[in-house]
Amino acid sequence: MWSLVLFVVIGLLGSESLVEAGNCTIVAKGNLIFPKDFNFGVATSAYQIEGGWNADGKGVSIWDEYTHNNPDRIKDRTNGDSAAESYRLFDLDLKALKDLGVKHYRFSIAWTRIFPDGFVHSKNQKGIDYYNSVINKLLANGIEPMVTVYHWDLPVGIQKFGGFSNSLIIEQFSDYAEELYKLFGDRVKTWITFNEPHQICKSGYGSEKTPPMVGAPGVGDYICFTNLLKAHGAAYRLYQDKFAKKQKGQVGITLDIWMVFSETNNKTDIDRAMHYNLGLLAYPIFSKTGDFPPILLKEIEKSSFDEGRKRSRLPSLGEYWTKVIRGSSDFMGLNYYTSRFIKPATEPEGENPSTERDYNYQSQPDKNWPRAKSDWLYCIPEGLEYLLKYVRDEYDNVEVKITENGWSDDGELNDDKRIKYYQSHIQAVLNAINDGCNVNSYSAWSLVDNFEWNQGYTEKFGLYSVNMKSPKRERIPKKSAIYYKKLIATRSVPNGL
Ligand code: PNW
Repeated sequence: MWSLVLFVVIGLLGSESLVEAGNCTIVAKGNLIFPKDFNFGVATSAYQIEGGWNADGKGVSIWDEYTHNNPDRIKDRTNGDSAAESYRLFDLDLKALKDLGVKHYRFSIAWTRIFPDGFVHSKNQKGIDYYNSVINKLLANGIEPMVTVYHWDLPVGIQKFGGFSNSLIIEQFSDYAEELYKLFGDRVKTWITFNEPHQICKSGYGSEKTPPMVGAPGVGDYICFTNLLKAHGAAYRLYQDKFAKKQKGQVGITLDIWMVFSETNNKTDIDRAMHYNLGLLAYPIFSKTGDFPPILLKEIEKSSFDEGRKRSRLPSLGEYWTKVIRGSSDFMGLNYYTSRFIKPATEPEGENPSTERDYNYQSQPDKNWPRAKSDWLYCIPEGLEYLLKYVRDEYDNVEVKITENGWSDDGELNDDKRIKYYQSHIQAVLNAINDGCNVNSYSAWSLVDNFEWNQGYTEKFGLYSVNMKSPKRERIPKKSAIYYKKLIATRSVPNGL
């Protein structure tokens, strides 16, 4: 039923050729070859692949502490202590990157490897040497480094002061970012300040799902979002003031978003839902006026007063910060994995208060959408095309980079479902480009199987399998790696292998 609805919805939206909606396939529309300036790459993050959690003077991050203190919280009781051992064995990753023929590699820097307690006076030369070597080897092989400054592994030394609960994070983070620009900015030309604010703030502050397990729904999450946006804005301005002229790089942010479809194709619902999920972060940075979307400011203030509070749980950013944050990104990084149908909630959703209750939609997948190993991940490529068109129209066709997109399974080498996922999603990107969307980069998640946070090693996203039983951690290409290599070489979307 939902698939049929989706078909109708898409028809109404004017993308009449998306006829196989809901089946993890998508019809090619327009030019079949990617534009010359479009780049393909792959993505990883430090904690998920590096291992060497205490090697060579590295400090302790909140993920080190959390996995060590709470093994029960990780599905297979594992951690990232050794993971794919990329700290020791980066050359294996380099070989895989070369085999694939990627133009860029998106990876993150472990804050504690360079500044063990998080503050920039505590420099660790061995950590600096490691990232210098990674960057130099990439460049020597014609692969551009795309660096995420923060992918969730906050130093415990910073968490002590409250992490994203405390506005001190603004200077703590921007000091750290400034050091990275100084150390690596002569060679790194694409910076991503934060990966997935929703995951950082909702899981870590609005709930207790991930460290630092603050668990303050509807309050802690909004405080985190606000401080994170300010820290991002400050780090962007610093680059513009001190480095941009000489280093000529780009600084952006990566937002995570599930696209939404409305059962009744109610545009008001789609717009409202998009302001609540994407707009919460995108509107302050990319809209003409800045600050949080007016509808959020209004509705959340009203609920807050109704709850008897003295002030809103989501206050305006104020004149100064609105100005700092507006325009503070040279591109919008998007992690797209999946979509949901939404409809207005009949009963209040979630705890009181909570971001779910503020959002006030029921959200569910279509039962016919193919599901990955991860229980939240359904293959719905139409969502990506639709998202890119939404961003084109809502945010003045800002430059977009897809910084993650991928599929989880048990780790089989014959990973046909992953191939189907990549085929349909990369086609969705090409369709969007053919329809005037300003997207110029795609990073597949992920290069290698890695530590999938609370799911441990039970959900695998890699193009390469990693032999976890061997200290050599051999990388073995899956069928999808061969598919992606062919796609990159032909700059088109092959129909299978
Ligand atoms: C992203 N969800 O996380 C992260 O950037 C990666 O580190 C991670 O490995 C990858 O996607 C795959 O999960 C997410 O529940 C984690 O919706 C969870 C969700 C989305 C993204």
